[in-house]
Amino acid sequence: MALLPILEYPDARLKKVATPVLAFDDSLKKLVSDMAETMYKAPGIGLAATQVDVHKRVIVIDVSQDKSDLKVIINPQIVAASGEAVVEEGCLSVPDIYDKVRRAEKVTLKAQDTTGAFFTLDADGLLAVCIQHEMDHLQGKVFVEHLSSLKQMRVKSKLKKRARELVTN
Ligand code: GNR
Ligand code: NI
Repeated sequence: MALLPILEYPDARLKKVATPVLAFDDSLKKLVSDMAETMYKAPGIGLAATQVDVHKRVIVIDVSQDKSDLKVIINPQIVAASGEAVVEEGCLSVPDIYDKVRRAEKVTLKAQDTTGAFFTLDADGLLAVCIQHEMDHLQGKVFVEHLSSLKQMRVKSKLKKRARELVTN
């Protein structure tokens, strides 16, 4: 078990596109276990491998209240999406920035588990939002890129200001 450092926007490595997992081996199981530990510690409800600088299609999610429902999602494919939901999102890679993003309300996912077995997952509510947020990370996209360019400029200047204050203080 190990905590992994989380990349912060606008780090260029967050823009990398993840590649499919081909080997369902012990190193994959270790990555998943370290990602889950890192997500719970943060704390967050989801984490994509991209955020820990591993550019493979691996996601962990737990939207339960008591951290009792870890979902491990490898090589996800959305096979159906419907409806619209606007939910306020945050991201461990964009600390303390929250804004509303429009997503599909429901998604059906085909994915693999750590053994390589395929499963289908029907999601709505926060789980559906989180799945779409994490799948964006795997494509090199952070939620702020869904916002207007004015809002993106504000986010960047806010993060720069904070970085300056960290140096000064
Ligand atoms: O912890 C997280 N909370 C969250 C809230 C609303 C929509 C998406 C998320 S995901 C985020 C963790 C994270 O950054 N995952 O990539
Ligand atoms: Ni995120």
